[in-house]
Amino acid sequence: MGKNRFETKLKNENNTYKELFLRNPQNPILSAKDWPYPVNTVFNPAATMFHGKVLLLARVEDRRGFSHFTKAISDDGVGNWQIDQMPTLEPDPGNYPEERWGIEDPRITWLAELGKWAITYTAYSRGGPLVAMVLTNDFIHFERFGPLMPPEDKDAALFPRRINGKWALIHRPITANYVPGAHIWLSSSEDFTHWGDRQVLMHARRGGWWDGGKVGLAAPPIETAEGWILLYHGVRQTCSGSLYRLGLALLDLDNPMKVLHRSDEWVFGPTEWYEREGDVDDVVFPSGWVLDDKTGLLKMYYGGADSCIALATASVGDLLEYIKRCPEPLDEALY
Ligand code: BMA
Repeated sequence: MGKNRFETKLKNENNTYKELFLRNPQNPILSAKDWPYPVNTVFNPAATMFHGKVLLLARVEDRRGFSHFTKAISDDGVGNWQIDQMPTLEPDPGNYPEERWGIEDPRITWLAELGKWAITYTAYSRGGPLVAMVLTNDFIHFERFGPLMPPEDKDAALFPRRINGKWALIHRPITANYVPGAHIWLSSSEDFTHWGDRQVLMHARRGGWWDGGKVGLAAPPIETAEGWILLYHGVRQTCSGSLYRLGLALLDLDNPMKVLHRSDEWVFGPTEWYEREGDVDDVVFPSGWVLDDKTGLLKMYYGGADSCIALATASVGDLLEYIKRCPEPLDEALY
């Protein structure tokens, strides 16, 4: 508390300010030209470790405008991607009508208790986008749960373990016609079917803030001894469109409804050509990251301008140190 915004920043050994995330020089690491079949774009991937390798589940948009998911696996998480020759998980509107206009923006959480990965994603229904889920233990076969949340709702991920006996889901409903703003919510369930305990976890700020108007979960929360690291995107509406950047928050380990710290400033935003120009300009949109427990290094995978996949790395220790220097969140009315 009481620190000004320059004091929150980390410094390098030579006393210059440190960037928390470093872009990979090979960026963009994946795009439509790498795909084994014709597609419009490849972006916003989920990520997990799978048999010691990095597995990305990319959102792939076809030339109708509908999205599906295709997996790509790499030893080092940077190059030599083995990409499925055909879509890995396609919308199934015959059985799941909410997937009529595609499935988008997956997030993966490993659920050790079940020995399965949960993939939460946006199903694009005629009534608007909603949150749906599948479980898998091999990324070949998928057990569909259908919708978890009604429209309009997106940007969802499960926590990796039950908290106080229940599964907890971060998601982002929108209430269009009332107080404007799209806020991050938390709900819980014992069976993935019946959801309750719904509460707003973090509000979008207002006015001139970089995240004034809209916030949503980016990659799934990461558990540390000091709390859950929450990476989120914030949207600013400008004359030339929406500007997507990233912020950090720290949630209490035993009660993730409690936001301990929230960054005032954004920590990553579109600056490179593949982030600034594409189907949707000025967007960085991570939906997955993997942590190497031995080195403490995080690989964050993100969509650039809704057109490609890029990689940036960060030290989890740096993220924690930075976020702990950030203020406790203000009362919403003060934003
Ligand atoms: C959001 C989502 C993302 C997309 C972003 C920017 O609403 O639909 O898939 O990357 O907009 O277009």
